[in-house]
Amino acid sequence: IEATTLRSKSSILNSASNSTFADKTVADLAGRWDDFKFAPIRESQVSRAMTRRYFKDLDDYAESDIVIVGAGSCGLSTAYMIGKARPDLKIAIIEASVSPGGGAWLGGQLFSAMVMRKPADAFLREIDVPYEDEGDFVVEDWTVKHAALFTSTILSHVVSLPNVKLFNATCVEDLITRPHADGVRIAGVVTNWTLVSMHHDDQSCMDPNTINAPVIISTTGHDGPMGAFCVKRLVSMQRIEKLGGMRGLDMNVAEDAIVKGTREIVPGLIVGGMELSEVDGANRMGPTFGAMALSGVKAAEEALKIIDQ
Ligand code: AHZ
Repeated sequence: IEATTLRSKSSILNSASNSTFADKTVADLAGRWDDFKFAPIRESQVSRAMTRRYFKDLDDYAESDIVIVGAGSCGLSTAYMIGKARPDLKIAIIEASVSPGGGAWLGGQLFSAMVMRKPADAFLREIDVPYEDEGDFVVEDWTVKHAALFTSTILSHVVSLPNVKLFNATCVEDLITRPHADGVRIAGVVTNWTLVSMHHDDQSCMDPNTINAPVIISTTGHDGPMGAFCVKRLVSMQRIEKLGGMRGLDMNVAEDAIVKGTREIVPGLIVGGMELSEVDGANRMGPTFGAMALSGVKAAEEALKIIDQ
């Protein structure tokens, strides 16, 4: 219904809309390039088409049910699980980079295949990503042909959900807090366009925007130029004493620890994925992504417990 409505709206807007432009198939276009022409447009229509939707989304999602910070493999898995299970919840994903996906566009180093250890193969079946069974390996690996296949598939599921909005090129700069019996609870995020965030040292008066939500899920990855944002902020606001510091690589120990440890760290703030390693002093796992997917499944479960209590 929506697609039909969109099509008929564009037909009304387009004064020249008739059989010349309407509802062609690609096969109709092929081989007819001599008299080819796009439907006419006024530049302002393009501007309005983008800005109207974006500002409506900013307005709608200023009060969200859940904010997910970081759209890497863990954040996207979390968004998929909640967004699909609970169409009644409004979920905003804030991603600092222009391109969502975090470190999951390659399997590790500059190699394309992505490894997920059992039982995370269940997640691949859930989102319908084909994989190759490595069978007799000592550790049973399930290999996705290209990490981009996992990331593009989950991304397309997530951005298609009607109750999820991805704000990319947008950085979480701070946390909104409220007094709470345990100190403070987290009640939202402070955002800015990432290019603005990057220029706070040489430009003044670029005040941020805000999103209120009862549950924030932080999946900003391990410490680095961008990562571990929310947990580092918890330390600087003296809400947790110090970071545990991510430990060295141990695939066997690391993946279990990240999935099991995914939880509400302070009231209102759940931490998942590799950001958690900075809180708990957990090992890293390097290029195996099963823990990111299943940490997302657990983060979703923890979030719904808070929402439904
Ligand atoms: O751009 C970041 C990335 O896309 C985003 N991000 C970071 N800080 C942000 C902020 N506001 C908004 N302040 C922010 N977005 O968070 C995303 C994190 O994705 P990631 O892929 O780095 O983290 P992940 O925990 O989803 O996956 C970790 C993948 C790793 S790292 C690792 C190892 O080092 O051993 N092994 C695996 C599987």
